[in-house]
Amino acid sequence: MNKKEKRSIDKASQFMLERAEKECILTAWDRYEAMQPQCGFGRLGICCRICNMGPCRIDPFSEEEQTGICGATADTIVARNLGRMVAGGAAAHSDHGRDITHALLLAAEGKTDAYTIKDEVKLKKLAKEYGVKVEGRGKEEIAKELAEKIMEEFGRQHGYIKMPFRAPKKRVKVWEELGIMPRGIDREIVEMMHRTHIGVDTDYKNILMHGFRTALSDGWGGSMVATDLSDILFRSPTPILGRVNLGTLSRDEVNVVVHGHEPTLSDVVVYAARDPEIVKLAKEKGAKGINLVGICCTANEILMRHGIPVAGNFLQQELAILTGAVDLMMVDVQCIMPALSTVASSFHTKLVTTSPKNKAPGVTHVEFREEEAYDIAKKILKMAIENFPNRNGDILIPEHNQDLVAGFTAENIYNFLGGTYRATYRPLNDAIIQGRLRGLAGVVGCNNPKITHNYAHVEMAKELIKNDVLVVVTGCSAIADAEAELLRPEVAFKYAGKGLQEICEAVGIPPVLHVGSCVDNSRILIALTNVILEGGLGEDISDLPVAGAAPEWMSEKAVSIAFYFVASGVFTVLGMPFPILGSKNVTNFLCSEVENILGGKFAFESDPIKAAHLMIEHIDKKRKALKLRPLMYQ
Ligand code: BF8
Ligand code: SF4
Repeated sequence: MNKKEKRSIDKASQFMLERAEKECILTAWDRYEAMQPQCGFGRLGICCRICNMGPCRIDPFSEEEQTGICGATADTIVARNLGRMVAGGAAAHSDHGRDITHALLLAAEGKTDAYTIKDEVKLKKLAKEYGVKVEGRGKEEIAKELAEKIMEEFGRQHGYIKMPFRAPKKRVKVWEELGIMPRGIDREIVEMMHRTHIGVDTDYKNILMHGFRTALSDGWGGSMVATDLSDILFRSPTPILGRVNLGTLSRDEVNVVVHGHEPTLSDVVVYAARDPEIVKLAKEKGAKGINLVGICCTANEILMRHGIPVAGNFLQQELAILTGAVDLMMVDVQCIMPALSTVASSFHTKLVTTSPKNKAPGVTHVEFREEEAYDIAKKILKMAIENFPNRNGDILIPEHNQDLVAGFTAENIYNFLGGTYRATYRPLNDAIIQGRLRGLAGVVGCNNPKITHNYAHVEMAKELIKNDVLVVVTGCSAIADAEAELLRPEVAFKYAGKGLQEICEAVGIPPVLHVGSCVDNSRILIALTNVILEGGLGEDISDLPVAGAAPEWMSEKAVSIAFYFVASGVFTVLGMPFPILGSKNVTNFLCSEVENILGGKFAFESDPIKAAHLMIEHIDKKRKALKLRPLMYQ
């Protein structure tokens, strides 16, 4: 295996890595190598910088119990550091949810032309859930009151937020009895920061249980708000064809890349890119038109709703610029490498930041305001067109681009699996009960140069479908699988077990279902709840033959996601450990003891095949407990 094969399994990425090497342009992989050896204290989670008596570190090999200057033990330090990671991730997702709520409010008040209410059915359903009167009112009036009510969820001071009550009754009871029902979305994050301040919570279990509550305020709060309100504003996805990989960049069109997370930016750019004025301008500059593509989760948002091509996932952001064909890359928030400006400086690529929360030294900033969204989107597109004639040097675009089907949601799975006459999860539940399908798995999360790019996502998904496990994917995992052609219905015949094959053939779906961006992991929570409500597979999510994984995780958001899945009762495998191995107690609590409390727990396994088998074993254990029939074909 040569160097580039060790770095990525994806041919398009290998092609670009070759260019990077030839032209001495550094990428995340080079910076990762230069960083070796990485700090052992940091890796084990036993370095504390929380107050200025420190920094303190615990010697992992010491015979006696060491503490920080304040007396904090390794258990406390490790739990505090992890708790703050959960808070960071929950904050990112939830602040995204808040921005979408703000956009809904502006749309309802008629303060922006760029957004209108596109899914009235979902709006009314959510309004009823929030006690907003629907009858005899216009959609804007309903949306205004609903947006205000959801805004209150962020700062709620009394009672609990509403969305967690969607979970199965038994699960809600577990949360209530443990005292981890989320109260306010912002409140849990603030409380985590408070508890982990010098001299507050010392009990690692108490800190970690609050970690679960904080994560629940993300999965069943901020992220769920982001998903639901995005569906209302930008329309609910339906199965859609798309294309993926760096080969979606075009030689003769103006290439505009949107990168980041919030569809408030990317969705409006989709419309602006089709504006006749913009297309005409592009042609005047000698281009055939505008080629809009996405990177990371904002790409997933516009793929799911418009079929816009995805140029790549997290580790491909620098590689896209390395083609020399990106005329402009606009970014909003999250997962945007600060290194982009350095890579862009070797090419003609214009980098534009758009969020007041994310500026970069020396990078053009065009502030995005929802009230003027369309005009700002056009302004940025014009900058891209102006930059098209400045292409210099060789344009090197890899050929690779694959077809895919995306656009699955917790709601439309009803129609797909249940036929159009009666929307129901019955066929899905029956397939599991009768043993045609072994169970379900969610494979999600990032890329990380510690693991060969895309390798763990793809191998894990293949192993799961081979064993008749239907796989749902989001975020960078979905993009990885798409690049390996796993999101095409035909691959069921190549890779899936016989039972799963039969289902895919009958309903025409791929064995790996793309359900959206990282905030859309909330769709998985709802789908699991729907399976419980349909009946025959237990009373709680923790009864279900399901498992989750984040095989190449890197971000704090992934930590929060993993925490809310475990808190919801799902066994979750991570491809690399949390930075907690410096505390045996914390590791044992999260990877073992917590199962008795929450019904879910964590496991760490870097080999994706072994990890898939940990998931399969768990699924089989749950099948046995439910006394389900033996599998039909395995
Ligand atoms: O929110 S999977 S690298 S892009 S954090 Fe980031 Fe991870 Fe990708 Fe989307 Ni999610
Ligand atoms: Fe050290 Fe305690 Fe301060 Fe952390 S909080 S830096 S362990 S003194």
